[in-house]
Amino acid sequence: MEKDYRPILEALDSFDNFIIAGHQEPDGDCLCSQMALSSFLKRKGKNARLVSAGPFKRPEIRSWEKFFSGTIDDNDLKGKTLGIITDCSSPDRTGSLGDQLKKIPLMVIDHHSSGEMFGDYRFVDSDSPSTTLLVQQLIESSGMELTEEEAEFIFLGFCTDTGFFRHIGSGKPDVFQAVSRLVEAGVSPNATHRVMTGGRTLGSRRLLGRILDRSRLHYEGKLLISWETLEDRKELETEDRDSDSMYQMLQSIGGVESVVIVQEESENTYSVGLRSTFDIDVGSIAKSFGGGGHRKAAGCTLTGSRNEVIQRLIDSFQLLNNS
Ligand SMILES: [Mn+2]
Repeated sequence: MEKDYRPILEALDSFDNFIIAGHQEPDGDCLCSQMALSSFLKRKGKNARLVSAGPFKRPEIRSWEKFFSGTIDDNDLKGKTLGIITDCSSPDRTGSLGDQLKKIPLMVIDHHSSGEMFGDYRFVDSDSPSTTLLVQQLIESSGMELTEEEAEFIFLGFCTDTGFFRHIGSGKPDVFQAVSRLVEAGVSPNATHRVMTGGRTLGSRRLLGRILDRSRLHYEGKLLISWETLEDRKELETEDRDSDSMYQMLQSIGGVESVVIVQEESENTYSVGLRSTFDIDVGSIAKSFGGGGHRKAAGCTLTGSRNEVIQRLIDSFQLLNNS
């Protein structure tokens, strides 16, 4: 895949100040893209500021919250400032930061397949398994070497979005070549795996048990839906978001093509995660509810009673009747 990085690198050269944002409820790919870019821009002598609307719920990313500011004030926008938005398919996904970001020129660095054409400079490749790999390409094409820390961020973002290589299909040798350069720069896959999967509480594991218990099959076993409540997290004293291991377990059930987990956020508001193992495009289902994502992993927010929300989700998978 031959790409022309010059317009993006020239744009980066032409600004002095950067505000680097990503989507709300950030994940490892989003935050690591932001942090690797910030490090790169600082090495180029630029001012870079990391912002995120949060919340930092996933355990593997929580310790980075201190590097990010939750708001952008008008003072931050003085001077020649470029906003960079990573891993984000629409400006709304930046959450509370969106209104301030609209005031400055924007660069989008992203790998989502669905989404809006927004931003003054766009570096978007839906074939890339993670946004961090796009950041790697940018840094490498600038002629600078990756630092060890940048390589670690890039690898962690990559492992977040690929489920530690599990979601990568055939025909992607360039991806493994890119990863091999990260290892050359000092990355330890074993250490990254520990950061991503370790340090959980027993309560968080018991929560997975409750979700497993409540799982129900629909459409002759092709769709599996389950849910968790605010009360669960209170009783089990956990705020951890560790749905990835849950999806992995549920997607391993024979015949299941799609998995949906409904998480209560506040009264009558639910964040919904959708995963697909084969052909069903859950990105477009999430989009029909105002959310977004990829063909195989997507999310949206729904309001109503839990039973209503679950029924609407079941109905949105009607296409499983004919598959
Ligand atoms: Mn991503």
